[in-house]
Amino acid sequence: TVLVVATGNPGKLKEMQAYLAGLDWALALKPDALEVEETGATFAENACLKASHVAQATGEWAIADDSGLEVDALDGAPGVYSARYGHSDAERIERLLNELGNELNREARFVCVIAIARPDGAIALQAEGSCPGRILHSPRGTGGFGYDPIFYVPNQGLTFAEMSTTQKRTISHRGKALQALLPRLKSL
Ligand code: ITT
Repeated sequence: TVLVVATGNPGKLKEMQAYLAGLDWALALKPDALEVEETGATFAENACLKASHVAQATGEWAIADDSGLEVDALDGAPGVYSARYGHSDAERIERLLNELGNELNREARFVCVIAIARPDGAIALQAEGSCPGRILHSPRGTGGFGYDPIFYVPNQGLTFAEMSTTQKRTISHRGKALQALLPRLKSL
């Protein structure tokens, strides 16, 4: 069966493909199908919106990811607005570091909700994952995407951008959400 990966974000796509490879699903990319406004107030709402929309537009099963970074000292911002915080990764990182300034509380977490919709748009499955960490004062590392260079995971002693793809997958919000979803995906 075909499963359309409903994302326009190449960084996410790469991580999702690595996870879903080797399953009994034929992964398909239909970048044009993802023209839906993310009007939801939560990651779950937006993940379901995207999955349903792409499933209905293509008539195939669809999987979508809505994710973002919640910073405690910014009352959870940028949160669901993480993608809309700037026009490029560099701009988003700069804005976040400016807003945080010399704030001592650097606690943050990445959150991800993955939703899978049936061809008629009904949500079949959803799962959430999160990963706690701290916002550094300046970027470190060249891997990953988005806010990875400023997201430091204390018990690994590395930022997401300094980790190998396998290492990030094991502990990340997206990895955990997909891990929770995988056994249920097999039994659909
Ligand atoms: P799609 O909706 O097309 O999937 P998007 O980038 O617009 O792509 P979101 O609305 O879910 O997706 O925004 C998530 C943003 O949060 C993303 O653009 C990154 O800036 C950030 N983000 C999410 N997961 C991340 C990760 O693993 N590492 C770094 N930044 C991440």
